This record gives sequence, structure tokens and C-alpha cells, in this order.
Amino acid sequence: MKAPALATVIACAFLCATAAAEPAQPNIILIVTDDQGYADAGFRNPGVHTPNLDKLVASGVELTRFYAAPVCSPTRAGLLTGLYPVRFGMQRAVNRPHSEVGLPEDLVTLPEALGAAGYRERHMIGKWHLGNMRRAQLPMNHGFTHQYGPYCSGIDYFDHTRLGERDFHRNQRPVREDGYYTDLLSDEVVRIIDEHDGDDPFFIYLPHGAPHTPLQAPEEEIERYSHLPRQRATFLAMITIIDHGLGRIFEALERKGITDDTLIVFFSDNGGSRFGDNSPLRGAKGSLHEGGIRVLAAASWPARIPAGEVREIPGSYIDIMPTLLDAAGAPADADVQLDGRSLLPDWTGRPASEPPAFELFSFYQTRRPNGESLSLIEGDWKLHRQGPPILDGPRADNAEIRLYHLGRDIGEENDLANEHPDRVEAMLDKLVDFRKLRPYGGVPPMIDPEPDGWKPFPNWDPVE
Ligand SMILES: [Ca+2]
Repeated sequence: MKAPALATVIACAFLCATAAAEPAQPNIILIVTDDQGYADAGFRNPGVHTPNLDKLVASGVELTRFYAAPVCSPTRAGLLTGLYPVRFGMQRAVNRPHSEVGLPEDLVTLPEALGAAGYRERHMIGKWHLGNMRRAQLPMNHGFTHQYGPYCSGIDYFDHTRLGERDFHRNQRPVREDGYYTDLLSDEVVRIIDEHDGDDPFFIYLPHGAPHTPLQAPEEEIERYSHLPRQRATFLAMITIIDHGLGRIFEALERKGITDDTLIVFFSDNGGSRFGDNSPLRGAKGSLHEGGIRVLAAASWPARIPAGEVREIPGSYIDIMPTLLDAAGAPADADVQLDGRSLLPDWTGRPASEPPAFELFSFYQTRRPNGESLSLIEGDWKLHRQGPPILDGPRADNAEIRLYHLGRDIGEENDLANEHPDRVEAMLDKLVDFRKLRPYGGVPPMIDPEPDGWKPFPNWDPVE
């Protein structure tokens, strides 16, 4: 376990790295979908129409063991900081609309570090979900140079409202746009690429709101799946609409002649929701079983990453920042203590050395009794603890402690805890240390309801 990062050290290290940056920096497009299942793509299930996602995977590496947090906000917090969000109170659950919690201002974010590495254009196009009650929490106060989309999760796909107020913004001012939410985001990305001028690389972060609820899509898109139950049909139509946009983004890159020099990373922000398909994994969104955290993922960069290969080597959302900085020629300095590591050598197929043993801590908590979930993956081993707060006693009578071997048991059916008591004890100790990184405060357990009578700001536009 590494010590909490010091923002000042990080800032200095990234600024210092600028001078040594390689000249050929790729354009970077980071696409995150919302609640798409592990098998909700054509290349895993021919019944799902995603020809462009299939093409993306074929043009690069399919990542079969890529992990996210089990719900929306923590994945976003981790990918933008390279840190376990537990360190700053954002790993337990999602950020609710009335939450006063946001990304701490003193953390160096991915767009800030890319800015220091020479990326002048840093676009945030989509769902933010990392604080909306104060202007200081908004994306352009965390390193993005342009913002478009909603601050909250779960807006209406047609009228763009949440809790009765329109939540759509351009450069952090309310805008009224006509169109289906997902299409508007794709349109904006295409416009950015078409209008991009010169040889400067750009960074686009495209966190789609779909296929998260509310389940809404134009009827003509649902029609393709009319043989399925209505909710599943709508969910898949929402994924197919993302895919249409992906196709238009590919065309824009081709028009500009920059396909080969563009790194596209794609993954779902958590496992598929109850409308998704996570087979062959157990569980879904909100669970620390593999179906909640092992997500659909791929990376493509024709100039550097081989096409059509599969990477089973594990990685996760906290690796995104060091990976993209590595691609930008600004690898994290040895003094920088991020929790993640660069996956680029694994993706390009040129690892300099044996990668370090994989370790991933996950955390989720609901308001139900015994609602704290913690898990630790070490290589193929996974310890899962469900129960009362671990800091009240890791071995509490009502705590369920399970040990699985993912290499032999991807479906997490065979509990091996009784056969490996020493391993269980050692992994439990690590879970306790992880949870101590922030024992108190932060985002409360799921679901923290809006207080009685609470109303959002008009147009979700924070006053200050
Ligand atoms: Ca999600």
C-alpha cells in the first residue's frame, strides 16, 4: 500500500516531465459507457448490434480482465486521479445530486497533468458526476478546457432534466439543446475533431450517460430488438446509439487523417446493471463479484498497439491516468505515488519487465444492515468480505468471508476460505489497512436520499 499522494509533488513531477516529452504525442479519446454489461457487445454476443465497437476491438487489444468500481462516481474519480478514491472519500457509493462532496481541489487530475505535458485542448464531453453544488467542483476547475453535457447522472435523454431542472451545460453555463442526449455528445466530439487545427494533440474524455436509466430511446432504434422484453430492448438500443456515434467519430478521425495517431480507450464504468448481461461473470452493478467490477474494455492505437490481440493481464480504472500519461510521453515520475501503474507496455506487447503482481481493492456500502462490501484481488485470488464495518472487527460473527480462485473459478462459485486460512488472514489484514485510508466521512452509503424539500439550483447552475 502506497502512502497518500502529495499534490505538490505530483504537480512538480509532471511539469518536470514536460521537457522530456516525446514529440509524437497521440490524440487521446477516453470513452466510458455507463452500466454496459461484460457481454453487451456484438463481439461477445451476436445479438447485440455494435459494429463499430467490434471494429474498435479488432483494431486494437481486447482487455478481458479490466476492472472498474462497482458504481458510477468512484470509477470516474479514480480514472481522473490515478488514486483509490477512498483516499478522498469518493469510493463508497455514488455522488448523489444533493451531495456537497466533490473531487478535492488540491489533487492533480489527468487533464491537468496532460496540460502540463503539452495537451492544450482537453475536452470533457458527457456525464460528470463528481460534484455539482459548487462551481469549484465542476470539470473546468479540474483541468478541462471545454465542457459539454450534464453534471448529474440519470438525466432524461430527451428533455435533459433531472429532478425537474434541465441539466445540460456548455463551458459550465446552462444550454438548451434539442436532441437525444447520446447523439448530442457524439455530435460534439465529431465537431471537435472536424474543427481541430494543426498538429497539436487533443484529449477528449467522453463519459456517456447511456445505457444508464432512465431507459429511453427512439422507437425506431428499439424496433431492432423488438423480439426481447421491452426494458432489455431499450437498453440494447441505447448501446447501439452509442455505437452509431462511435462510427461517426471514426469517420471524423479518417477525414482528418489521424486514425493511426489516436489512442482510443473504451470501457464501461461498472458491470452491467440488471438490464445488462455480464455472462459468464457472477453478479452485476453494485456487487463486488466479477460481474459488478470486471468490465467490457478495449484499447486501440494503430501506430503503437497491435491489432486483434487479447490481453488477459489485469488492469483497472486507477491505471488509466498513468497509462495515458505514459502514452503522452509524460510517464509518472518515480516520486509520484499514484496507486495505478501504466498498462501501456502490456497493451503494446513490449513489457520491459515482468509486471508487478496485480492487486485491486474494491469497496461499496449500502444503508442495509451488514451492507459494507470489501474485496481484494491478488493475482488470481479474490477475498470478498460482506458485513458490518470491517473497522469494527474484521471477523465479526455476521461477516461473510469468501475466498475464490478466479483462474479456476471465473463464476465465483467455490469458496476456498476454509482451505486457505493463512491467505484469508493476510488478505483481511490488507482490507483493514485499505479501509483505514479514510475511516470517516466522504460520500455516505447508498442510497442517501434527497432531504425533504430539497431542490436543485435552477438549471443545475451552482451559484458559487
Ligand atoms: Ca454506471
